[in-house]
Amino acid sequence: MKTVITYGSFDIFHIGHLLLLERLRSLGDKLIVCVSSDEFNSFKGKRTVVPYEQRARIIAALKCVDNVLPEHGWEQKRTDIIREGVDIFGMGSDWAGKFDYLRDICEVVYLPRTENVSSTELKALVKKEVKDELHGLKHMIDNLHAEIGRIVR
Ligand code: C2G
Repeated sequence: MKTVITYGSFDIFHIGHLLLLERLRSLGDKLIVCVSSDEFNSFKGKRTVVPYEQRARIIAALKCVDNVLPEHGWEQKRTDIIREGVDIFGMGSDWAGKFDYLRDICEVVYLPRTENVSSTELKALVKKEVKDELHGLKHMIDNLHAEIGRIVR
């Protein structure tokens, strides 16, 4: 029985997260995902929009995930790995090298990050949509004002 573990915020869940979790699960028989608490995300300087309970529940619902635990800080990985009997610790390649210190207690793998998708990019896309909508509405209001000006003259 090979156990795999990973850590992350998983805010605004997207295909990059899913592909990573599915690939990690395929490395073993059990995948544990430690989801960053809201407090830890603030500590990381990461503004998340989806609260921890919802992020954890979405991850727990995935076929490729066997157990979800909270991540409260940077330091808990070693304890988690020993307590859960983890064989493989895995992260996306944007973390390459950052967790090599765990190699004395488990295998450490970094899988290629999925390009062109991130929670930040998705948030920016939504912001741009809203901005374009508002611009369109302002244009309509300006036209209406001009039309009213013509009628009351
Ligand atoms: N990821 C990916 N492809 C993307 C986006 C993210 O493979 N397009 C991976 C990241 O490399 C990470 C995981 O998905 O392994 C979760 O990403 P985040 O939610 O951004 O995690 P992060 O906030 O970086 O927290 O202790 C580790 C930290 O908790 C990691």
